[in-house]
Amino acid sequence: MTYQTLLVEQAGAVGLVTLNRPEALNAINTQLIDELNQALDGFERDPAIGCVLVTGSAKAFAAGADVKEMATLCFPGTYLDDFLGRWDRVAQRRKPIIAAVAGHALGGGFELALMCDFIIAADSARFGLPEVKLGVIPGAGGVQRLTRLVGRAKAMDMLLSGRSMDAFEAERCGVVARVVPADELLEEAMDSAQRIAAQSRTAVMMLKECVNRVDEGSLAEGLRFERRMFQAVFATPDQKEGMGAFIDKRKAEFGKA
Ligand code: CO8
Repeated sequence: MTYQTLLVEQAGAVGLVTLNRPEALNAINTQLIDELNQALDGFERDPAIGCVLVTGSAKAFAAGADVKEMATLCFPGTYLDDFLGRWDRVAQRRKPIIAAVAGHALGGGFELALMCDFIIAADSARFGLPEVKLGVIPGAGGVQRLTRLVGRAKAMDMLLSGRSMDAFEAERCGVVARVVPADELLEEAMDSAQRIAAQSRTAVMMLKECVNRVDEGSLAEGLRFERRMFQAVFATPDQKEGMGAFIDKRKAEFGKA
């Protein structure tokens, strides 16, 4: 299997996926999410794999969903195609997935990291959901997952302003499991993945299922609702203005309605 947007390797019992669209700071387009799902399908089926590690570059884990791909979307299309529906498959995996994050983890990139079981962050990492600045909202579970992790006050602070947090703030508020020096990120995350892969597969997968049970139920409803709202935002002029302004490299002028 060859991939255009990923590097996929196996290191012992660990499957390693490196997001690889350097020209767009690993912005996640349809091809990348489809390829990621294919790679994860392969690791899920492979009995030799006990844990998966997802990482990006030193500059960016992923700077969001691909704004250039989304800029012209409209509400009926996003709804009919269930746009973002395929993203949630990352969170449905049964084998553990660690996100090793350096640099920007913004928008859909942060949402992807939040779908993993835990995040190990480089001291260079920055996390944020800046969608409001583009005239849209997160749609791949970021609102639900961030709010559950950090609580309402900090989630509102971040979501309504679109501000980012650094790795240390992210560790203090429970977004990341730990922070390591940037040049040790991959080694530390790989060490952690190898340790997990060396445990009982059954026990590890049962543990993952049990921890996930804590949030299930109303989370599913929340995710569905969030996705519908995200699709609906493509009916607004502000989405066209926000994304168009990003691409034109100018400041967005949002309407007051
Ligand atoms: N989409 C498309 N292209 C991008 C993206 C993106 N999200 N982010 C960066 N790029 C591109 C830039 O356009 C630029 O391309 P070009 O050289 O052709 O102009 C290239 O990557 C390098 O970027 P910059 O020159 O901007 O690099 P800087 O180091 O100056 O800045 C930043 C880095 C601060 C990360 C800046 O690129 C930025 O602000 N990016 C956008 C961040 C953002 O708004 N992310 C949220 C996107 S919306 C979203 O994720 C919606 C999620 C919905 C649910 C998920 C489903 C997909």
